[in-house]
Amino acid sequence: MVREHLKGKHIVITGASGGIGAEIAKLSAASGANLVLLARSIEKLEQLQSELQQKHHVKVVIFQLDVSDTEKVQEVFQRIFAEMGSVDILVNNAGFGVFREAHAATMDEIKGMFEVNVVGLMACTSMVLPKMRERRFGHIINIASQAGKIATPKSSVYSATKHAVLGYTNSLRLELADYNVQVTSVNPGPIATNFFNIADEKGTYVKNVQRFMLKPDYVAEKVVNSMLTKTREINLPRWMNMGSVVYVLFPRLFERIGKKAFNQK
Ligand code: NJP
Repeated sequence: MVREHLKGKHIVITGASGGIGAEIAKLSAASGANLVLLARSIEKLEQLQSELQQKHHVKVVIFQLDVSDTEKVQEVFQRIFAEMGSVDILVNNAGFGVFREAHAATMDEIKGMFEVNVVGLMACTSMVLPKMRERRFGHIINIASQAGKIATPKSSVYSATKHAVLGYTNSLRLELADYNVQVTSVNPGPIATNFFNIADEKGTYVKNVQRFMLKPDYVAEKVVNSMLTKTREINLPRWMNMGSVVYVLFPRLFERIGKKAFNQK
């Protein structure tokens, strides 16, 4: 599917070296967008860059970036503006989780998740906001999670980071409402990516949720279809989001009845 309105647009994607970030990059390039791909694994970015340039004849710029290094974020975004002139869409996708009970999580894990999932996302967003507000044009897409709506056992820290992302995203949307800058949160359930190599050491969760795992290209398609539209949230799968709506209404009952469903990790 060619999305004409994305042709020639400048899209920055963090965490583009694999998983849904790489799939978002592929679909964006297929729609004629010029890309900036960011991640720590430079070889994977180089490979994706050459694949997309050859296949779609679009401009693909890559930078090695650990989003938790906020000084480097500033440096890289200055280089992005020098190279591309402007950023139309920022997809804040870089993130990771470690499934562990709160008492067992180390300070390194706690800080690491917050520094990447929350502070890194805010750092990248801060870099594009002034110009988007000035141009009165742009779209910020934050990959959050259903974990940002319902916190389950063994994901206290990860859930806390995604709750933070949703809080930030909702405020941002209101702040930018008069500036024609769109803000979308993406809240998927489990997706079949390398995410679980780190998150789910023992493989228990993957085994338990295998039957309803989302495919990364499916999630990416929903994200790319939302670009430069007024989509507030993308919630996948829909039935899981219904759970979070009921949870808000009847938290005590939901926690009692849903106890078994919550304990999948
Ligand atoms: O995971 P994965 P996903 N600085 O591991 C990058 C959320 N999510 O695609 O740096 C910069 O395949 C990493 O690149 P590299 C999840 O929380 C997932 O599933 O080279 N980049 C890679 O490209 C996350 O926000 C599920 O290692 C960093 C990418 O991030 C987003 O979806 C469910 C980085 C991760 O690719 C993408 O995750 C859900 C850093 N410090 C939300 N650290 C799910 N999979 O089930 C990592 O609700 N990256």
